[in-house]
Amino acid sequence: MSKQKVKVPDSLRDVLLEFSIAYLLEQPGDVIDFAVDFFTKLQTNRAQTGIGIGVTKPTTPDESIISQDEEPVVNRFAGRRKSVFAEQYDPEEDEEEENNKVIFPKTDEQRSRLCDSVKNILLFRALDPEQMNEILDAMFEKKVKPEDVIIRQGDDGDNFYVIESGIYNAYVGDDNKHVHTYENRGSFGELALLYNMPRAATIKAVSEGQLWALDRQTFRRILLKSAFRKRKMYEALINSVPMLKTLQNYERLNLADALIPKVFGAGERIIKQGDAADGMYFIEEGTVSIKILQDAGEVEISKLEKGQYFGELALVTHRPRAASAYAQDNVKVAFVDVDAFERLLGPCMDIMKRNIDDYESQLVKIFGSKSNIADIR
Ligand code: 1OR
Ligand code: 1OR
Repeated sequence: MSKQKVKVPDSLRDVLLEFSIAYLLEQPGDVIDFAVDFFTKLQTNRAQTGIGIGVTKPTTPDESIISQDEEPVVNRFAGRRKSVFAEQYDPEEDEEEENNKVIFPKTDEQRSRLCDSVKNILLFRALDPEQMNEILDAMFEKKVKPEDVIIRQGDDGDNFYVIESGIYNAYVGDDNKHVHTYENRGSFGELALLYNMPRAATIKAVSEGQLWALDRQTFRRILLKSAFRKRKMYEALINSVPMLKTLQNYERLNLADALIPKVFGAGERIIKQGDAADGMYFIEEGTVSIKILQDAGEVEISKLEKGQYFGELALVTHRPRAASAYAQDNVKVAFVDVDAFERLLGPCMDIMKRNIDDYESQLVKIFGSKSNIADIR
């Protein structure tokens, strides 16, 4: 029997690979339904942007995975046009490096400083304790002096950095535009490692400082899957909340890292009027009933649904909760704690304040007088 060689087109291989990765990451259950949805999105995306969800041309190992995108790398995280949530990764890389655990021994004092520094790192939120320990083992100290360049835009990514102390500026573009300042907290250097692309910004120390670094292999082996899954999971929610459109792509990704999923059954109270505020909520599924305590008991003042949010008022005004919130049916929400709220939702503050002004006019409509308004603010 004569053997005929069939050439597998690169585009077929890439599309199928991307489909398989998306399926494995999301584990949606029904493969056919998922395939229909996936390929429909791919087609729509191509019609709108001229490129597929991720892959339309083969990449070499040295080539940036997202280099098929015509935009400069930096703009991908600054603009708002395209999805930056659904990127590629190679799950096989996980297995290859499973046995190469990196351990930098630490004194108790070092470990305690390190634990303090990583407490609020959003990317680490999705990790279980075992993964967290592996990361802590692999991190190593790096002292820096003023003017030290820790990351240079365009370089390959080597490490991810967590700040223990010091002030650092981020600069972008040929004109080194100052885009961000880190002060004694936070982390940087995740993008090049997550998306396998050149460094998107330059990071320079302004003061003396102390950093904790994590090598690229350990970062990718442990964090890639959880970070991608979480970012993917919250893509739809973040895109469905009009207020969040004010955020830049880079800020939206950070928000996805910060969101904490919570569920409530019918009738369950989510927020109690008068309590101190610990965060705010975005509704993913279900209906939330907002009630205010009146002399005759609780009165429903509003019903909120998917894409809407609540619990922001007390955070903006620094007052106790102005109303109670109840799950009317099964409700799924994404919670942002105060810390992440202050760090990430600054750009939405004007919109939130405008909506709060609306509460006041609604209040007048509902109760026919302004007598209760002082209580809201
Ligand atoms: P990296 O691995 O690309 C540079 O190395 C790091 O700078 C990057 O990861 C981020 O951790 C950090 N856009 C892109 N990267 C930023 C930005 C940023 N700010 C800090 N980094 N923008 C500023 C958003 C407030 C958008 C600029 C157009
Ligand atoms: P919070 O942190 O005070 C209760 O916790 C939340 O209910 C509040 O944030 C808002 O997100 C949400 N007045 C006060 N809070 C309201 C109102 C409201 N609607 C929603 N919330 N209204 C004025 C009437 C008394 C709205 C009427 C439509």
